[in-house]
Amino acid sequence: MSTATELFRQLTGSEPERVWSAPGRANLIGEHTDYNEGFVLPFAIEHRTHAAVGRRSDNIIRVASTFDPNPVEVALVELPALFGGAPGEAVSSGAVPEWAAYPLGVAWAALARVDASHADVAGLDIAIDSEVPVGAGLSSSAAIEGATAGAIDDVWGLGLSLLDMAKIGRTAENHAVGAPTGIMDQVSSLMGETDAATFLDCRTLETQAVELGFAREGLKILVIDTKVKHAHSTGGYGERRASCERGARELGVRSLRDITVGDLDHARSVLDDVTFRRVAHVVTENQRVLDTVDTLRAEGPRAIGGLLVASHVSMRDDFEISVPELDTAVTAALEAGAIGSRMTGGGFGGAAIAVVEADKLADTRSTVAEAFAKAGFTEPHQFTVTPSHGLLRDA
Ligand code: GAF
Repeated sequence: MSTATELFRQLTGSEPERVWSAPGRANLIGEHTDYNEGFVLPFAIEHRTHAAVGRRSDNIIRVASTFDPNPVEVALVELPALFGGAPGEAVSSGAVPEWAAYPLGVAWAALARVDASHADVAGLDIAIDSEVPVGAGLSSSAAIEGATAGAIDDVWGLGLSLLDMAKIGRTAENHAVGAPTGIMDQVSSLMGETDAATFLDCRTLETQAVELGFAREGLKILVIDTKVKHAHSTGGYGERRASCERGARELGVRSLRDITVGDLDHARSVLDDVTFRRVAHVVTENQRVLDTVDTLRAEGPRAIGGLLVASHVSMRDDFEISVPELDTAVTAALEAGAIGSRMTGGGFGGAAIAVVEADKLADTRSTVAEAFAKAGFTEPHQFTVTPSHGLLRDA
């Protein structure tokens, strides 16, 4: 029995109708490319968020979670007034606690996409429990959105596709939470496959599963959570997105997807230095994603290390979203013999990943821990992740 089920029982005194779960994700490569209509290559991890749901006889939606002892309830008819703002605006700010804005935002966005008269829409009780570390850059937010979307789709009989659910999750995050994020995390969480990464073209929204072969090759993926907390609803993330949009406008293209590495000399001559470096990161990162997919297919995972490191350097020097703790994690992992390492996720904190030989895992962990201690940083949380399955019905 899951903790979400137990929480549901405490909340309602009855059994949930359904329990769904969705995972967090790590991004192998392709950072800040999603909202530029570019390419990404993330994979779902085994840490999951579970949502236990049941219909109510009224039109109230009540959410409870292990994050907060106090459940939050809102009438379904009040959801549009709570969340009806423009993307990136935290319309709900203060109206509900931030954790509750994720599941409530998903319910609102789901209702906005379907003709509710044809579906079995009613009030709901939702109990949420998450194993995904919060603030570690492993998209605990997409995991909540995915689990909630799967559960709501099921009990309301909405017939949504995984891509519909991903769009609903992104809408919830943009409007209800106020984080101007792209769609990578939701697609990765919902569509993940065992031992594979999801190669997503964020313009066409086409996906392909790309076999990673880490287990077959005796490789491990180490996550180094720096414990430096970040939030994409404030500060640097939105500012980077605005720089990319300015760069595209000044270059006269719809999005940075339309610029290739061969166009960068021209871009340098027309853009200011900072905007150019933001553009250069996105353009070169798109190429690195394509190269990583080709390399994985042709040569296997041991050959992708240089691309991962180049990605980190680009984020550190050109996109400027790394922090000293992330740089220390990457440098120490490489010193210990990692095949490749880079920060993962939106940046400004969170986690780095390192691809390491299984027999070098213990050494790598202690080299990283020592480097953090030497620098006077908080001890990082280090753990391995396995590319895992996306959305599942648990019960
Ligand atoms: C965060 C966002 F949610 C994603 O959409 C993506 O932009 C990522 O940062 C950076 O690649 O996880």
